[in-house]
Amino acid sequence: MTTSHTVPTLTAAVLGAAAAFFAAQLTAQQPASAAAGQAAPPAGAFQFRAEQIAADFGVGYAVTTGDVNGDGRTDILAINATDLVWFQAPTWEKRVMLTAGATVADNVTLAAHDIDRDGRLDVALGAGWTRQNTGTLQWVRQNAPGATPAWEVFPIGAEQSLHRIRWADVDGDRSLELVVASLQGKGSTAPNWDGPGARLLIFRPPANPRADPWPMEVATEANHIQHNILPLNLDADPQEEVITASKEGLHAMKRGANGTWSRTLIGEGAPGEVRLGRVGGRRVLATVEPWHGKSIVIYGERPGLWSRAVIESELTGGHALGWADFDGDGSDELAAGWRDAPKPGLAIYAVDREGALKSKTMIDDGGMATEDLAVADLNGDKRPDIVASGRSTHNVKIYWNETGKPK
Ligand SMILES: [Ca+2]
Ligand SMILES: [Ca+2]
Ligand SMILES: [Ca+2]
Ligand SMILES: [Ca+2]
Repeated sequence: MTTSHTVPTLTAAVLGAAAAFFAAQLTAQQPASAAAGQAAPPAGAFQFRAEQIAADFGVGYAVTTGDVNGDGRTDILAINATDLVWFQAPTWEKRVMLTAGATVADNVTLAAHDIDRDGRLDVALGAGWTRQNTGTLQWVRQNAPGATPAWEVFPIGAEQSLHRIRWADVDGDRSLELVVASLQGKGSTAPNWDGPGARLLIFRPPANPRADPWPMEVATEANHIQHNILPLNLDADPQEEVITASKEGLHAMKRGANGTWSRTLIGEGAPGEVRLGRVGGRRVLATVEPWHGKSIVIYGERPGLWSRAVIESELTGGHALGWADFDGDGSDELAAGWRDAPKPGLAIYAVDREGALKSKTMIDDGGMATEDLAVADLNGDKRPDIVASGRSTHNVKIYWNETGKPK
């Protein structure tokens, strides 16, 4: 199903800006975009066209993008409780990589990478969710075209409460390690999950990742409700740091040359999601606070503790974030999704470099119980698009970015 609509805007200033935008379209007096040569509308005039590519997908725990078949087009990868699938560009036909029985349900997190360096994209996959002691970690190899099976599972390890994985070069050797975050410490209990901390683990792909064990190290076990992580190179050296979002705040985890890790607080709060953007040349982190919470917070980079500004405080179950320059003005805007009743949704927030809110534009009002989202240019028109996966709505949608596109 494809629907087209002009999204509503929320402030008088934005309404004025939108009117100015349409007037500009009528007179074709459009300013040149610094980024893509497209018309750059005023802030707030974001326009997206929704296309639902899956309607009965179950709980769409996670979604990401990558060129699965090596044809140069960006595809979509997604997981539900039992299946790992990809949606093939440009028709978005669903192709099943793994189905029930291949992993311990539920699948919960994935991260694509050519793990065995054979030129074909593979997938690291975390599963065993909802069963506190059965968090499992595996990788799914894309075998040669025509081979049976097409996709093959190889175990990596196990960690109770395993919740998020990301690829990052944490030691600066120009190959990626797999960063694994558990949500809750072993032996901690609801509702506050105090007591033992949640572990942050690093798994290093061995020479033969199909047969050799993956060396593992513990980066920290100091965090509680460690709901998400973000690789980010904070400083001048080649290695990436890992930002953790937990009940204790935003921490930068840095691996020392001797393999020991330092843990530095860079943001005071209780974040549960974290993503990096750049606004007015400044690096900014967006978070949902607390985890599954109602607020969105923007942290701006500066020495010591980053600045902190709350831009939203009325979400119901905030759960997914992504930054991109949706209007081509050289600064990123934030896509944010929430998943709970009474009305889940997805919106674009524009902020200034101090983190002050400029506009909020609804992109989906009730039709996406956003569990996860990813941002990528899915049709090669230089405009970043959004793909989101739903929890109670059981759907997967692409939101085609038509901001500034002539009608
Ligand atoms: Ca491969
Ligand atoms: Ca590395
Ligand atoms: Ca922008
Ligand atoms: Ca696009």
